[in-house]
Amino acid sequence: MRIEHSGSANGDAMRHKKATYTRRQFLAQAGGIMLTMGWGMRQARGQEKARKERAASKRPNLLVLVTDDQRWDAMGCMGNPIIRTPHMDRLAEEGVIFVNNFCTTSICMSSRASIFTGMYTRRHGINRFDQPLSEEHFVITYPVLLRGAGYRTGFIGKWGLGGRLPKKAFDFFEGFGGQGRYFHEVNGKTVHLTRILTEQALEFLRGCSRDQPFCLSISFKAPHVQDNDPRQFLYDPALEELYSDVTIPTPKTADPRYFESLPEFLRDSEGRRRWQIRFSTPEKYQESVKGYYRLITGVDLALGRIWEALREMGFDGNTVILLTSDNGFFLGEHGLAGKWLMYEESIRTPLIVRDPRLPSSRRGRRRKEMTLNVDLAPTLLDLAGVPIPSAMQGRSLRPLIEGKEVRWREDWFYEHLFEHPRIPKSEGIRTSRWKYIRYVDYDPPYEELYDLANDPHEEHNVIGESDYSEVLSTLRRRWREMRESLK
Ligand SMILES: [Ca+2]
Repeated sequence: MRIEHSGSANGDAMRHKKATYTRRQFLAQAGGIMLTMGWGMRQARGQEKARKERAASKRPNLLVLVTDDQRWDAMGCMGNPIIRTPHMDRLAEEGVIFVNNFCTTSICMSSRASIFTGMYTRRHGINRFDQPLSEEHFVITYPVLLRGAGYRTGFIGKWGLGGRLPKKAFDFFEGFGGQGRYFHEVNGKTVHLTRILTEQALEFLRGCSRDQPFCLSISFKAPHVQDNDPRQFLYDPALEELYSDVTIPTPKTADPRYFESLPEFLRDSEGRRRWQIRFSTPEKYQESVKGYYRLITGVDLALGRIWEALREMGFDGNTVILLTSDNGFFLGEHGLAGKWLMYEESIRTPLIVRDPRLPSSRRGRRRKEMTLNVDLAPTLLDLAGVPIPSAMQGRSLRPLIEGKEVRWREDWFYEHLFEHPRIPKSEGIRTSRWKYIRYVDYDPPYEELYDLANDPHEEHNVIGESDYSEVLSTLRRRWREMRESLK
């Protein structure tokens, strides 16, 4: 069913609120009984206000920053010696960085639907750009649930899903449909989109108070390319000089022999077409990667400005900041560009969570557990003390953020179900050591197997080697099980 975002989504959010927040109703009823027992109206109101304030002060504000196509290593704190991301680095120093974070599907709309709903694509069903979430799924997105729980909610930037923009489902909505544009005329000046989103974030924060927790989701367009523009990486001209005096090394698997070893359907794929535009000469490679880095530094500056505003407004001590991206990005590895495929560059993404309430001993940690885009919605709800719907398939990261040792997932399912004539569909299983890739549209299916512990750049497909037959049969069985169980 296509959702009527304006009225009905809101109505359902209200119904959900009614169903979930029975404790609040109980307290309201208890207040009524107290009145009949002779308590003064003013006294009861005062107590209710104090209770609300206590409850509000315990619930953190949530600031959710989602970049577009930022790979995991495009940050200083992940060991990149060239890119400048001082605020992201500081976020990691003062928070927790998840160094093995992944998207379960490497394309904007499907991954964003997973971020909102905590569900895999085979459950939320979003694999087209023009497709909105069903109403059933929309009402359990984290912003709708948080609003139902009393949060003031805001959305800024690329909405990323099809259908009408859900303006009325948020208290503050400055989202845009489609891919957006990087440059806009504002008061006679050309302004970069990242700066505009920053100003909108400050506007949202100015409307917040300490009496009501907030959840602000900012969905940057950067560092996504401007599709169909030959310049591709349209950064803020103020950052033009950045990286101008460095030469960015080419990745190991950019050597043509890696591309030549790919099957024909990958050599002819969309990723190769875009590689021609971005990386096919040393000059294009330098210009493209520097443009990509400049776009990310632009987001880093936005983070710095918004963080400064949180401090100025007194929200910093009770605001959890979460930074992630919807999917990764090839910078010429395997002779490819874009994302979509299950190779590491495409599926591995940044994730940093800074919770200012953590004791200093718990900060600056690097968690190695495999975490996923579907974990974010459950995490945000858990931080806010809101029940996690059973339909969500991810898991709250709260114990990991708090430094606890818990049993964690040992493998996970990847899927790319987007229909495109030049992008093959794929599924697979990723464990901490192994990766099994299966291109599902081919008969027989084309399969790849990598031993990541000994082959982190995925240079040697060992699928046909007898030494690995036991591992392969285990991974095939997990793939078969999970493609059914995750529906
Ligand atoms: Ca994306």
